Amino acid sequence: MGDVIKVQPADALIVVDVQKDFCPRGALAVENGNAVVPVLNALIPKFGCVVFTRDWHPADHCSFAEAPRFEDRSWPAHCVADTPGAAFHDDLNVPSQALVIDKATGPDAEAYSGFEGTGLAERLAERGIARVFVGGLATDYCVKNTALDAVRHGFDVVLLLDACRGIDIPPGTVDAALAEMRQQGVLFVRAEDLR
Ligand code: VGL
Ligand code: ZN
Repeated sequence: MGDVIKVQPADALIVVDVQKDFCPRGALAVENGNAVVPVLNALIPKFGCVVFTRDWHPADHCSFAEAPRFEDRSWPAHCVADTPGAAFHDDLNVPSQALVIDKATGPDAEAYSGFEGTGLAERLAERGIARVFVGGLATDYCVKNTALDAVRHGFDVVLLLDACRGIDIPPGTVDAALAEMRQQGVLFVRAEDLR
């Protein structure tokens, strides 16, 4: 067990892309992606400020390919706005007062970070947030980029290790993402360490 961390009023939880298409049987399924749901559900009530990001693409998004190669960041069509695959996992508890942030909503721009083109940094600053805890899908893409952008925006950033899962294509991508986050000052904790 790591050091105990007490959740404070200036903390926010950012739940990244826990959508059906990133869970088993989804269009861009992350292995065991659904495993993050109970871990996050247990944490959500501890936070006064909870943000849920969604990958929210148009049907002709530039990242979609007929023969996706993954490692070149071309993907099967996924998380098309207002389709069932873009919906949150059925078991995810999304409080009515939660902030929902949609990203990569235009055809021509990719955005792996919840901060990219969304005004999220300003929204958090308005609420007096100084530290963010990040979990969700996928560790090596949207979780990583959201965490690193949070660092760039001056937030203290904590990664919830057991509340995220990665795509890991090619293998080693998740480990590289973790190393990069750590190098940029992201703290790693497990959900059980939070009080
Ligand atoms: C993601 C690949 C493509 C993610 C989104 O949420 O990590 N990955 N679009
Ligand atoms: Zn996407």
